[in-house]
Amino acid sequence: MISLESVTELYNQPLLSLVYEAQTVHRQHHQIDAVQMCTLANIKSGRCPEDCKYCPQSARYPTDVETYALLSVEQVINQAKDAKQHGATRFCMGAAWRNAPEGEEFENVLQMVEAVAGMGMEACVTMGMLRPDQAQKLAAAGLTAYNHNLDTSESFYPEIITTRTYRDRLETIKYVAEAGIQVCCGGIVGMGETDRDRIELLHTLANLQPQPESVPINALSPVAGTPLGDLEAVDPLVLVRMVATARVLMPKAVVRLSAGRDRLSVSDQALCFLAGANSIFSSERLLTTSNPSWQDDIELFEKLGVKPKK
Ligand code: SAM
Ligand code: DTB
Ligand code: SF4
Repeated sequence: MISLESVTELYNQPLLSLVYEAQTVHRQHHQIDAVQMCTLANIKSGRCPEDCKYCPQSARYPTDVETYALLSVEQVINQAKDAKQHGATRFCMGAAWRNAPEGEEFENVLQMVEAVAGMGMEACVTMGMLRPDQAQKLAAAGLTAYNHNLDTSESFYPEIITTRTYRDRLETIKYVAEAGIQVCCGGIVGMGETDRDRIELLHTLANLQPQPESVPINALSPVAGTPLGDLEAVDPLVLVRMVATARVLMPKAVVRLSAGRDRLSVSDQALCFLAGANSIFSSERLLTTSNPSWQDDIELFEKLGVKPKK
């Protein structure tokens, strides 16, 4: 068990020492100068019954996101082919559901997973809460990882989401791990949380058993119409500190510099890589918000001497 005190100490140390420590750990466990490119597909958009205050896809907020039902298997395969051709090695399918569906829709998601895995890409899905039998079916279809974020600390969680609990989140994560699927679990900074909340989130993540194989660190992308739509951008150094602390606490995990990259400079992103981030989401669009283009990322990698991870 990693203590809250040790996480607090780690997180609060002078930034340059923290980054140095993180880079040292990073070099012991990972290929250096290689960053994995993942591509997101929004396979079912909007009209979600949950009330996550950051999310443009919640039906409760007047946002102008495009809404549609589950895409066809063929549409998703075409998006995956395009991502692969651009150099992505992981394809993440997100659906705006409170929990995984039943029947035909679930069968279609299984087919999408099989197809993506069959193309030699890592397949990841995020579609809300799962039951154990659903997790087992996803595992059998060849799913690499399931994304289910804790987002923030347990104490700040009810300020952000009231339609489900931290416990609910932890349950699904447990079912995913028990089914033998890798857990992708991280959070968001810039929602008005304190350093204490960030430390508590990292503490919870690092004490998950097993530790998550994948940890996305998102900066809030404020979207007009959502309750957090007017928040100011978080200081990029908060992201650096989060990434570095995650890297030291979870040495083997892939730490993903996720939402919010379009507001980061090349130097900000370089610091995040130095702090141990080794994956990004590439393609013009995340789920509903904008992201640097493929060309922007080619230029970023060239400037930093980073190679897309094969
Ligand atoms: N409905 C599923 C769920 O909530 O688990 C899957 C999709 S949901 C959009 C996936 C994750 O995206 C959320 O857990 C949250 O961490 C992140 N996210 C959503 N909106 C965001 C925003 N505006 N800025 C940053 N991250 C966001
Ligand atoms: C994660 O942690 N970040 C990605 C992925 N998991 C699903 C999603 C970011 C979404 C950003 C807001 C949007 O584009 O709608
Ligand atoms: Fe729904 Fe997921 Fe958005 Fe929450 S984050 S409103 S569960 S799509």
